[in-house]
Amino acid sequence: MKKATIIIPTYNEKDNIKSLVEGIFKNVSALPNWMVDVVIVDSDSPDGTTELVESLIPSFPHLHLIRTKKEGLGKAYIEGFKIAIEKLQPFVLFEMDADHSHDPTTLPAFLKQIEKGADFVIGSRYIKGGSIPQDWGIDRKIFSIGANLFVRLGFMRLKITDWTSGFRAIKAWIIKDSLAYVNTYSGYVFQVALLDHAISKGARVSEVPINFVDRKAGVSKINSIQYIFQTFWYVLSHSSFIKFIIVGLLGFVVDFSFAYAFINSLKIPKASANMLSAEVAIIFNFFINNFWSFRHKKIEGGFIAYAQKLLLFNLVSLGSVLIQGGGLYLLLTFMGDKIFALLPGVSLSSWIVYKIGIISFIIIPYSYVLYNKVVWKK
Ligand SMILES: Nc1nc2c(ncn2[C@@H]2O[C@H](COP(=O)(O)OP(=O)(O)OP(=O)(O)O)[C@@H](O)[C@H]2O)c(=O)[nH]1
Ligand SMILES: [Mg+2]
Repeated sequence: MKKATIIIPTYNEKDNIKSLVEGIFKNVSALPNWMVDVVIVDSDSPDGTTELVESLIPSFPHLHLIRTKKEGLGKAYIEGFKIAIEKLQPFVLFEMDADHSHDPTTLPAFLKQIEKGADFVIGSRYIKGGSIPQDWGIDRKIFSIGANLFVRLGFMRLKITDWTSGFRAIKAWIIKDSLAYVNTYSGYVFQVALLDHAISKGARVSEVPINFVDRKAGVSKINSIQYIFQTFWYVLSHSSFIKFIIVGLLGFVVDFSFAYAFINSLKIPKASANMLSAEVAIIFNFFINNFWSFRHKKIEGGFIAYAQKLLLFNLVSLGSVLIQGGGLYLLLTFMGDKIFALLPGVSLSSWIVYKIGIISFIIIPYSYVLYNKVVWKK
């Protein structure tokens, strides 16, 4: 028998918690391989949630209550994780909402994934078989889908479809490893931070479909504006992909500025000046990527290591140059050299359109993958 502990944060959930606790134990009591505890982390709810949970404990020997101050969802989870790990020593911990948005009949599916070797199982609303409520307004649908798409693209982790889901099963070693990190994220962004950190620790992530339903009783506690801002900022400040794009754009500016200065101030012939400025930009990008975009994989080993990696970085850049040249040659030959009319009065030469296409769809993925797998390989 392995132990699983379901952590449920509550704030004013007196109309939900009793039926939820009953539903959970009904679905997990007979599982052959698992012994399941439920830990309610209540933040001093004024509506009587605490007293209600206390009154349920005699009927459910595996139900526990932790009382905390009201400091947001993240802090409630962290408190719950710490105490549950210390007192119950579970193998896996669940995150689950109290408001019946998360269906307890799917709990066994999460545990199946854990048995198959997953370290972090996400209940996803966006994979086949999962869903968000049909009656959500279009604004809410767009926000939810858009936020997830933004995080997926920002982190270049397209396989994970639901970053913001609050229904998850996570092995205890990941939680222990993440507590210090997530401690600074108190609100709902804590969920994104925890998953991001788990991935950086090598967690095997898998997803199970969930049908998310709206709360029937009680009121929502989420502060959407704050949540959007925090999530946006978290991704911007933690995504090596976005930083890599920014460095690429800066490199472009460096290249042009140096070419201009070499030609006009130092009177270097144009072709040589551009070769020199391209190399300046490459060296600039190499160092900024090393100390910023890929800081977590910074090159170690002194001068020789840096020289070797800089050489590799130059080779990858040379690859980009050849891809651009070859791609443009093929496109111009087969698609023709023409003028594209984009909008009335706005037209572009075909080579510019082709170049933008090659950079967006080939050069960016090519460089990002090679930087990760070759230059800043862990
Ligand atoms: N302990 C504790 N629980 C909280 C706090 N804020 C929210 N919760 C709980 O976290 C869970 C999710 O909160 P909800 O208000 O349902 O937020 P949501 O599910 O993102 O939003 P809705 O879709 O509107 O329900 C619920 O079980 C809440 O009771 C808090 O500060 N402390
Ligand atoms: Mg809810």
